[in-house]
Amino acid sequence: MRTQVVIIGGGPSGLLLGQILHKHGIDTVVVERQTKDYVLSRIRAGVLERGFVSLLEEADCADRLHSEGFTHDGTLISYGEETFRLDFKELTGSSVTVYGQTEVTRDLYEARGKTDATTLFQVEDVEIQEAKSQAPTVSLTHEGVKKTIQCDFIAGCDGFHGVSRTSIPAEVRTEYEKIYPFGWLGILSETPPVNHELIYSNSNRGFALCSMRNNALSRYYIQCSINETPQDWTDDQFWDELKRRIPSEFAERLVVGPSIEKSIAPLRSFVCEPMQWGRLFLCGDAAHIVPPTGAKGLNTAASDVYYLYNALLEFYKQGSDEGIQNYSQKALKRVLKTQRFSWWFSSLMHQNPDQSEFDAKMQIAELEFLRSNASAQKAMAENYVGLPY
Ligand code: RFL
Ligand code: PHB
Repeated sequence: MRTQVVIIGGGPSGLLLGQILHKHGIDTVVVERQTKDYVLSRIRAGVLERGFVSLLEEADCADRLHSEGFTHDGTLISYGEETFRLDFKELTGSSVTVYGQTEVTRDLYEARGKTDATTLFQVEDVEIQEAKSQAPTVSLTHEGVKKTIQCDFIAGCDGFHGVSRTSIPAEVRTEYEKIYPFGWLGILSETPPVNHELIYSNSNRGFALCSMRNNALSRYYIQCSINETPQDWTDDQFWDELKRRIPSEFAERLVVGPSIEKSIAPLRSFVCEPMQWGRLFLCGDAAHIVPPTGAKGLNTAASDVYYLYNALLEFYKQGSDEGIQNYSQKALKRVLKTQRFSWWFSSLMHQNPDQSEFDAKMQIAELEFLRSNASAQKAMAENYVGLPY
């Protein structure tokens, strides 16, 4: 089998890259370890930056997002009983879109299904060979048969636990990491959202977030210990704890119901440098992880896709390899700014078990500064709606 670009991983980054390359006449094969149903059952991101929406438009995959997604012009931030609104629209002229990652992925699979591009599911033993040469290959087992795909380039879009990153030799790779001593317990429930905009809440019992997927589907998170499991929490315990962590005006009108999904995500900041090795390029969670507080994971994956597809277009359409030589440098510049924002917002909003009373005072002082200072609000809003590519 031969193609121009092998994309390892059929999550949102791999599919978005595949769709945009397809539009430009570049042939791709996507190889995915799981089944499509499994990929579509993962509940993850919910907030999309304007840049992500533009990429979906470019891929001709934004129709449903435009009809079913919600434009959010601001968000609420609370601490104790204090609440203030960050008005993205007024501060930056931009908004974000609330539309689930699951739906983005579904739309991208649907679009790919209408093309003649190959997608192989449930692949095993994926290995990358000769990435430093001009003729790399990807070998794998599919339906019990060993296959080798010859290609020009490999896009490693296989998430944090994929094979792509670790195919870059250890002596070439530097990994930077911060593990936070807490996680997020999240539930999805078929109840109306407590507010029409998100609420990020710093409470002395721990962080809480009120989010949504649509008018009848809510997504809520509470900070939990990394040693807990979802089974440790009944729905009633979750709702009670959430109510204690948000201002009473919202707690009083929170509509509760049975959870239809419950999971715990650990919080981690992680960056791999470089994001390329020869003709292998890392995109999305394969190269970096952010704690979810700033809603940046999927959005940063999208900016990687932007830099990579432009580099590949330069190569195929203009015969220049400048873009592909500079991919890692360009992508990392934005990745690190997004890491900074996610780390800052996470540190501001959570109760760290190791924090001193002084640290707690400083958190509240910073929130008060943010509440009352237009420049601080503008800086935060610019990051939240998405830095330019
Ligand atoms: P994914 O989604 O992990 O997809 C990688 C795919 O690669 C496959 N794979 C392999 N395929 C072939 N061979 C192998 N050896 C393979 N190994 C793995 C996997 O099966 C999978 O299908 O990575 P991708 O595409 O880079 O996308 C990244 C996003 O999923 C992630 O950054 C976001 O979900 C993070 N995130 C959020 N991001 C946002 O931008 N906004 C948000 O509001 C937001 N909320 C969140 C989040 C992540 C969360 N969790 C669960 C960590 C909320 C949560 C709770
Ligand atoms: C979500 O809706 O899943 C969500 C929203 C905002 C975040 C993280 C997750 O910061």
